[in-house]
Formats: sequence, C-alpha cells, structure tokens
Amino acid sequence: MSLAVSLEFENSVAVVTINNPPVNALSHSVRQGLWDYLEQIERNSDIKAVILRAEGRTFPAGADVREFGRPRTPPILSKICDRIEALPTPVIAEIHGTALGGGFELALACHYRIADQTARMGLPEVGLGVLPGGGGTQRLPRLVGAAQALDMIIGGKPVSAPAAEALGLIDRAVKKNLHQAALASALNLIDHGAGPRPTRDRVDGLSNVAKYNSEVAAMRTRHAKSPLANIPRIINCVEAAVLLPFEAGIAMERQAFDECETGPQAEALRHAFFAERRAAKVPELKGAELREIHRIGVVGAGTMGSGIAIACLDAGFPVTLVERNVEGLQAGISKIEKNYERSVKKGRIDETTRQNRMEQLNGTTEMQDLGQVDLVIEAVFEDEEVKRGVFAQLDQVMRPGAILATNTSYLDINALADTISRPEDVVGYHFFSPAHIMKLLEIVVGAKTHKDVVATGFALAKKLRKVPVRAGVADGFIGNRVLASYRLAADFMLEEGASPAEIDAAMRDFGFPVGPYQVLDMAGLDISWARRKRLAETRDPKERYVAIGDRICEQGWFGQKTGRGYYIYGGESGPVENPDVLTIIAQERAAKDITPRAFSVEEIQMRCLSAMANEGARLVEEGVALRPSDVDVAKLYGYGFPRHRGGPMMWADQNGLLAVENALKSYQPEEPEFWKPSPIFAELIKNGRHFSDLNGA
Ligand code: 3H9
Repeated sequence: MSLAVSLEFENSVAVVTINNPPVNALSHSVRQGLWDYLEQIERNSDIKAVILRAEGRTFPAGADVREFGRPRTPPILSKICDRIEALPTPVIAEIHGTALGGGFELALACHYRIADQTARMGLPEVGLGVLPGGGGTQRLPRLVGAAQALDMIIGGKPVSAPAAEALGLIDRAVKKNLHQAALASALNLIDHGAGPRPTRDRVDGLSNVAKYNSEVAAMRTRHAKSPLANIPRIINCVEAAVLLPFEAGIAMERQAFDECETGPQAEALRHAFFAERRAAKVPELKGAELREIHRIGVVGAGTMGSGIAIACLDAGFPVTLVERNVEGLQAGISKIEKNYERSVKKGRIDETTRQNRMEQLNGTTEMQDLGQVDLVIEAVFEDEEVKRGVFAQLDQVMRPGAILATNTSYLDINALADTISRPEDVVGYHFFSPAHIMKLLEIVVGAKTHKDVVATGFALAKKLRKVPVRAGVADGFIGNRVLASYRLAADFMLEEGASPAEIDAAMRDFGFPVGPYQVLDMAGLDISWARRKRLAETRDPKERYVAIGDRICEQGWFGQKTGRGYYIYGGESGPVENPDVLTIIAQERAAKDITPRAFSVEEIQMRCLSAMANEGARLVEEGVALRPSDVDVAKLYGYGFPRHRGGPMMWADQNGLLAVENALKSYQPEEPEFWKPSPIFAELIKNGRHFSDLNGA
C-alpha cells in the first residue's frame, strides 16, 4: 500500500487520508493509494460512509505538475473521481487549506462537501496552460451553472469557503473542529439513510439551456482574441456539459486536456510556475540567520518612495517616510492617502483598514527618526552623488545591524556600499513602478553584502508579496540589461528600415501587451535620454549609436506626458504614429547612408528575442543571474514578457538553440560585439542540452 494514503475506521465510517507534503499534490503514489483503498471500500459492506481528507496544511492543491509533459501512469485522476462518485455509500470531502485543480475535482466527485471556514477552492489549471482534467469541466457546471463555471475555470481564481457555500459548491463551512463536523455529518447521513448524491446526476446548474447559449456566445466573443490555446477548449468542454451526456463530456475533456498538456504554452507556463519558486532559492539562505524586521524606513517620497511605502504598509509594517522638505513630504503622503482612498472606493479595502494603514505611516524631514528602524529603503533620485550623500547621513543615524537597501535601477551598489562604515549591511532592492503593484523585486547582492542581509531580503519579499530574483552587481542588473539589448535590437531595425509602429505591432503579436516604443512613450523619453547623456562620456566611440531617441527628445517630445513621442496622443481615435518622428528616422538613415529595407514580423521578433536571450545567457555566464530561469522570472514579472511564452530563455529553448545561435551569427557582421552569441549556446548545443538544463532542481 502507498504510504501517501491511509485508511482508518471510525465506527462504520471509512476515513481516507492523503499525506503527501508539502501540498498533497496528487502524485502517482497518491493516485495508486486512493485506487487501492477505493477497491477495499467497495468490497467492505460494513462501511456506511466515507470521508476523504488530507493531512498537513491543505487538501490536495492539484495534480502533481512535475509529472506533466510525460506519459501519465495509471490510475488517472478522472477514473479515480468516477470511482469515488460511483461508491454506494455517501462520500464526504473534508476540505481545508487550498483545494485546487485536481484536488477540488476530487472534492466535486464526492457526494457531499464540508469545508473549514478559511479554506479556498477552485480550478486554476488555466494558469498552467491546461484545463481541469479530472471531470471538473463536467461536474462544476452541474452544481453552479455554466456561466459561473466558465468564470471560475477561465478566471482560475479560487473562492473562499463562505463564497463556495453561497454558490452551492459546498454543503457547509465550519469555523472549527472540521474533522468532528465531517464525522458528525457522516453519522447523520447514515442515520437518515441518505445514499450517495452523485454530482454527475445533478442538474441544478443546467436547467436553463437557452440562457446558457447566450452566455457561452458572450464568453466566446470576450476571449476571441486570447492567444491561449486552452480557452476555447474550456468553453467547448463546458458547452458539452450542458449539451452532451456526462461520459461524452468527460471524453471531450480528456482529449482537450491531453492536447493542451503537451503543447508549448503549457510547457512555458509550467516553467514559469516552477521558475518563480526556484528564484527564491539562493545560496545565501544556507546557514543564514534572518534579521528581524519590525519597522521600516523609506527615504524619498517621490513616485518610487511612496509606492514602496505603500507596499510595506500593505504588508503590515509601520513605515517612517523621510523627505528633505515639508512640501515634498506632504506630496508623498498625499499620494499614499489617495491610493488608499481609491482602494476603499473600489472595495479593495474597507475604511478601517485604510485608517490603520495611514496610522502606521509616520512622515518626517529628520533622518534621525530612522535611528530605531530595522531596515531603510533609500529611494532618492537615481544619481550616485545624491545617493552617496544620503548614505553618509544614514550611516550616522541607523542602529548597528539595521539593513540599508538602496532602490536603484542601474547604480553600482559596491561603490555606494564602500562609502560607508558598514558595507555588509548594504543591499540593492530594485523595485518596479508602481512599486506597490509590480511583482518583481530584484535583490542585488554586493561583494560585501552579508548573507543574513540577503536571506532577510528574500523573506521580506515574501511578506511584501513580491517575486524576488537575485542579481549580482552589473549595469542594469538582470531586467534592465536584457531590456537594453531588446531596445538596441529594435533601434537598429529602426535605422535599417522598420517603423516604431511595425516593431511595436510585431512584439504585440508575439504577446507583449505593448511594444518597446509604446513603453518608452509611457515611461517618458526624457528618462532614458538623461541616462544616455550621463553615459555619453564613457561610451565606446566604436560602438554603433542610434541617436533617433535623442533627436526626438531635443524637440521636447517626451512621450505621453508631453502628448508627443513616437506616437501622438490625445486624438479621439487613440494614439497615432508621429509623422515627424518618421522624418527624423529618415534623416538619421540618410546621415548614416543607410538604404532602408523591409522587415517581416518574424524577423522583427527573431531579432528582438534572440538579442534578449543572448543577453540573458551572458548574465548567466557572468554570474549576474544565478540561472537562466531567473532571467525569465525577471522578464515575466517586471517587463510584461508574455507568460505563456515562459520568458526569453524558455523561448530560446522552445525555438531551438541552434536556430537562435544561427540567427545571432547571421546578424553578427552588422554589429560584431552586440550580436556575438554567448559561448553557452555552443556548449549547450554540442551536448544536446537546453537552458532549462542549467536551472537545477
Ligand atoms: C491540475 O490539478 C490538473 C488536473 O485538473 C487534472 C490532472 C489530470 N504540483 O507555492 P508554494 C510545490 S493542475 C507539484 O511555494 P504556497 C511548489 O513547487 C494543478 N508541486 O507554497 C513548492 O515546492 P518547493 C492545479 C507543487 O504556500 C511547494 O509545493 N493546481 C504543486 O505559497 C510549496 O508551494 C495548481 O495550479 C503542484 N500542483 O502556495 C495549484 N503545487 O518547496 C498550484 C505546489 O520545492 N499551487 N507545489 O519549491 C499553488 O497555487 C500554491 O503552491 C499553493 C501553496 C497555493 C497550493
């Protein structure tokens, strides 16, 4: 018998318990265990009711995703669900924690469901590029109707136990003593001679086919442009639940699941799931002692500083916000206030929470007020001299052992750390704007950063609900280094004959929400212009320099905020291409004697993506990124890389490393250093390996 499942008896009730830490995923050992015990239960006529439960922190959180992408070893989940549903005695699911995916499908196959008040449940398979494959597309609509089922399966968001009770998904949510409550229910069912209540036979949700037809049509329209291959299949399966016999619907679900599971989108989305968790595993965690963080100081109340303060307040930390003068401080506090007022209006938080958060905020113009905080996040203007000044002041006032994190996108944190007496306490936190919303947090580890400081940063990131990625010190760290290569590849094409709109459209076509020139216009062209001017003196004159962006800025066109950039804003039909920019581009081409040529969508994508993957490989080679999947995580969570593509390194793996290396080599004569393939390509190709083989466990 499998150790992952056990069977005990409490009077005439069989209690089947799953025990497969950490999340009781339905691995083969669990499925086999369930199968074997179901056989025993079927043969034992003394059993009058069954309870299905799990040990540890949660009811199963789904199928074991690590088993995906390879042939499945029977027994398969949907057969187990069918077998549970066919038992002649009532079966009760005892749900706690997060009953997700296959776990929730097991519960749906049970005849009754009772859940802890704090439990959450749902079908998040959509986020892994698949769909429920254990009968969820057929049973859920039978309980809650097709529209609600589609919402839950396409939205993928779990619902709370009270919401599930209101929807009729569970019979009861209990505040405490879940197992006692499940047992009492079982005995009650036995006493009343209640038999099984198979979900497949229930029609509660399916009574109104005409209503469903219009709902499904609306759903198809809403998702018509979705690039995700599983969405139309989910709609088809739920439609089958309404129109076809149960078995036919299950057969359809099985086929759709298999087609999706083996596809590239599901592979990429699985990669994204595990890459995010892997990124939090850094060498510094070993043997590190976490420093306690109770109070946080934020220096700088500008856009970044106030966003960071909100992120910290949201996580429950008291925050001391420091600005040089009262006006600046007031402006920062007012940004924070407005944010919380908006959240109340939108129903995201209630008034009491808003008040509590604001009470935890202490604004000041005195650095000394940071004397007792455990961590200071410095978010002043991105200029080394300015930051050095702030560092010197902080060094004077911060208590020994407090952490000094600098929020920077590019600066050398080693140089900054060496200006103060405690470089071991200095770390880089690269937040992304808006800092209380964007998920990515690059944690930049300097040469002297103590491992306790690094480990504390990763623990804090979890509390701030960020996705942390470890980066070494390098200009632009991981995310902005890759971004710089992307932009350069795009700029070269601009000079060679492509237009900004063509490049943007090609990258949107790949799956980015917006193209690189749209992003530049949104961020403000003056930001990157200022940086280019700063770097002008140290630039290698032999390097190819594209001056189109500078010429645009010289006109005073900084993008959306000035109404003009690569596009013109404010018109009734939305942004339009800026014809004057096309003239500037034509002039720059003429000045360099370039005869423009056409670029296909495929070539634009290939050039941009291979430049990104090559830069990612260099970052791994240089040790700035620990592993290729960390590059992917940075791009997915901070730069809008389409999740179903998995990130640039996953894209390279899927596209074929040889094809990417060949493309890089074919562009190399144009700009030898920029397009030179990282040696990692040749090494992997020679050994028949992929970037994913360098990710470790
Ligand atoms: C499915 O069910 C398909 C079926 O319909 C049909 C099948 C035929 N598998 O996230 P955490 C690991 S598809 C394998 O850090 P938390 C995770 O990698 C599935 N491993 O914890 C990590 O490992 P490590 C549908 C899994 O408390 C550890 O568990 N279900 C799985 O922040 C802890 O995870 C889902 O999509 C899994 N299914 O969050 C739910 N899940 O320690 C996916 C987790 O080695 N899971 N692991 O890094 C989650 O959303 C979160 O893990 C959960 C806990 C909310 C459960």
